[in-house]
Amino acid sequence: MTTANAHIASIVNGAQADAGAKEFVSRNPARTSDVVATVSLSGPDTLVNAARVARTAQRTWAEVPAPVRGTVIAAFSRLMKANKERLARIVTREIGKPYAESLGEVQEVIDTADYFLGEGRRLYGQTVPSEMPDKQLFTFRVPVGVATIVTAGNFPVAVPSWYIVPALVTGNAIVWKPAEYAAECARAFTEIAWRAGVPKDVLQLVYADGNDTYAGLEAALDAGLVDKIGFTGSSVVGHAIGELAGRHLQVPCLELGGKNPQVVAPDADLDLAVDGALFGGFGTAGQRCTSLGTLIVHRSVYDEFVAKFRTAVEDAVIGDPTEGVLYGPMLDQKFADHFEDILGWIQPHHTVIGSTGTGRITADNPRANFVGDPDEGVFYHPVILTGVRQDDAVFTEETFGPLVGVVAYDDFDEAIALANRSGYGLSASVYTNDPATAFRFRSGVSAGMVSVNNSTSGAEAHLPFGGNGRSGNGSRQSGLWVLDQFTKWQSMNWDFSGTLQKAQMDVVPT
Ligand code: UN1
Repeated sequence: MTTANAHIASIVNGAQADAGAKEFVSRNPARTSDVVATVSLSGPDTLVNAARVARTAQRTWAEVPAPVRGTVIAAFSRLMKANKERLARIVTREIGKPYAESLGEVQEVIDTADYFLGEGRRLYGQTVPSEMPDKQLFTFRVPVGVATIVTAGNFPVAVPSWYIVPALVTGNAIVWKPAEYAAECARAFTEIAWRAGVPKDVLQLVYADGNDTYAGLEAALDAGLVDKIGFTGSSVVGHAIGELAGRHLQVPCLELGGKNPQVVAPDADLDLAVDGALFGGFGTAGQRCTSLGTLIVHRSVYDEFVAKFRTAVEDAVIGDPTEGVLYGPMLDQKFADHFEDILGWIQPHHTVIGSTGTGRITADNPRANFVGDPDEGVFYHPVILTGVRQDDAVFTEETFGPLVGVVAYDDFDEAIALANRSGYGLSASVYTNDPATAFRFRSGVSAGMVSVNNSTSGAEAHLPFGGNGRSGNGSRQSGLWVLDQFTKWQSMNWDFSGTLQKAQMDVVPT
C-alpha cells in the first residue's frame, strides 16, 4: 500500500501549476488520520490556461494518424494491466471502495482502452451516392477539439476513462478536473497515460473547487477555448453546466444522478432478486449513479422478499474496504453531513430496517447512525425503509447512500408507472422469468439502461451508458456511441463532371 502523503497540484503543460490559495486534504475515509494527499486547488485562470495550451496541442495531436493514436491507447492498456493492483490499492485507500470492486474498476479502464484501441483504425466515414452524375459525396469524423471533463469521485478512474480514452483516440485534447477527494487516483491515472505516450499538453489535470471550476469553464468558453464539456455528477450541477454550455451553443455530455428502480414480479426468483438488490442498493455504499433507489415488489411476494432482504442486509459485513466487505466507508468525510439529509427523508409512516434489526436511524443521537466513530471513518449502517409512498421525497430524490426504499404494487402497469415516477431515467431492473413481462418493462420504462434478472448497477463498458430526464440530456458514453460526443461529422462533395451541377435544380426527372 502507498503510504506517502503526496503534496500535489494541477499539472498544466507538463509543469506543476502555481499553488492556489486553497488546499484540500484528501484522507482515507476508512481511517481519516491517514492523509493520502494534500492538494493545492487552482483558481479559474489555471483552467483557462490549460484550455489555451490544449487548443494548440490538439492541432498537433489530431495530425497524428488515428491508428497511431490507437497504439498509444494500446500502450495505456498494457500499463494499466501492469499497474492494476497498485492503482486499485490507491482507489481503495483514497475513496474507500472495497478492494475487489477497485480491481473491477481498474478492469473497466482496461476494457475501455481495449475496446477503443482498434477504433483508431475504424474511424470510418461514408461514401454516399450523389443525386448528380460524375459527383461523389463523402462524410468524415473530425475531432471536436478541446474537451473539458469534470468527474465525480465514486468511480475515480473508470468513469474518467470513458471520456478520456475515446476523446484521445479521436484526436481531441483534454483538460480533466477530477473530484478533489479522488485527487491521488486522478494523478496516478494521468501519469500512466503520459507514460503510455499521451503528450502532457494533450491530457492536463486541474484541481479546483466547484465554484472555481464553473468560473474557469465560463471564462474558457467565452474565450472560445472549450468545444465540449463532459460532466459526471449531480443533476443540480448538471443543470448549471447544461445552461452554461447551451449559452455557448454547445451540447455537453451529461451523466447525472439516478433513482434507479428494481421491480420484483410475482414469478421472480426471490433469492436472485435479493442478491441483485443487495449489490445494487449497498454496493459502493449506494454511491453509484446506478445504485438501486427503490424496490417495487409485487404484493403477493412482498413479505417474503422483505424478510429475505432483511436477513441478507443484517448478515452483511460493513467495514475495512481492504477486506471482503459488502461496502466500506462513504467516499469522503464530507459525506458525514449527508446523514442529515437522510434523516430528513424518513417519515413516521416508514418502517426502518437496519443492520441491527431495529435500525439505527435516529435524530436523537446522530453518532449512533454510524458504524464506529465517524471521526475515524465514515461508515453508515445499511437501511431499508418499507412503507414508502410515491409522494415521499425518498421515493423521488437520489440518496447516494446505503438506503433502499420498498413499495408494493398490484398491477404491472402500476409497477412501470412507479419505476418512472422519479423523473430520473438512468438504470432500471426487473426480476421475472416471463419474457413478455421483461419486454413490457423494457418498452415501458424511461431508463437508458434496463436489466433483466440483474442488478441496476454493473453496466459493461461497451454498451451505451447514460440516462434520460433528470439523469442526463440523452447523451451516451461507452461503446461506439460515445464517438458522436467527441467527433463532429463533416461532409464533402466532389464534382468531377467539369460543369457546374446544381443540387435540387439540375437533377432528378419528375
Ligand atoms: C457511476 O456511478 O457514475 O454500471 C458509474 C455501473 C458502473 C459504472 C457506474 N459500471 O454501476
